[in-house]
Amino acid sequence: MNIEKAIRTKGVDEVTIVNILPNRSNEQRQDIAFTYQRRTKKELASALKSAFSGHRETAIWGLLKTPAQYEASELKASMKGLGTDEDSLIEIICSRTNQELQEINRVYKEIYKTDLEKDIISDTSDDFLKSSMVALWKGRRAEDGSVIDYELIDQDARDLYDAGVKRRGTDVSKWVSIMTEPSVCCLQKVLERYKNYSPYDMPESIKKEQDTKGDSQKALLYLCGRDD
Ligand SMILES: [Ca+2]
Repeated sequence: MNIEKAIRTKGVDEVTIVNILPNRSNEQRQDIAFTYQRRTKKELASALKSAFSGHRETAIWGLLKTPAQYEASELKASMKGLGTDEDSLIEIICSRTNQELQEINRVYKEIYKTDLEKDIISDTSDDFLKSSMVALWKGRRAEDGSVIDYELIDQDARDLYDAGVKRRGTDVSKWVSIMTEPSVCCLQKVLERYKNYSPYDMPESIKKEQDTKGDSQKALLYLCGRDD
């Protein structure tokens, strides 16, 4: 195995390693790591860790992670230290399927020995953001492919309007539940339907409501499939 030889080479044959790993698919890299471990009884990640140092090590280690491990570490990094990098948090959590989130959750617990949900609650200061992230995190969103209930879609569209543009202030928890519970495909239908009730489409409505500014606004727009 070339990687094995490269690590054993005195001073580490960095060129070989750097040439091999980045040019493989994630699956192939997992295979390489598995084979390496079987042959040497050592973990490839830790072998590379001791072979490389600093910046290089981080880059190589990143390549060896599964997508879920990578995202779990991105989430951890987004909440580490002072403040939270809401952008990464929003992006990862809003754009993954329930199944992917469950896998990230499992891996997160394995690596950091704590629940991601607990970390989100303790590290996110914005209430809206907290409740929407946790709602999504719990995997409440319905999966695509379930039966489409047009009456419910119409009801949700009307409720969205009633809870926002129609009234003074915004019923934020109502918005959160309507935007995080239906499947992605149903939510798109709700947003289409919404235009029958509101003079503004949903992204415009979100921007007009005073209760949803900053990160909340960003998260809501993201949920609408708009990233601006
Ligand atoms: Ca309003």
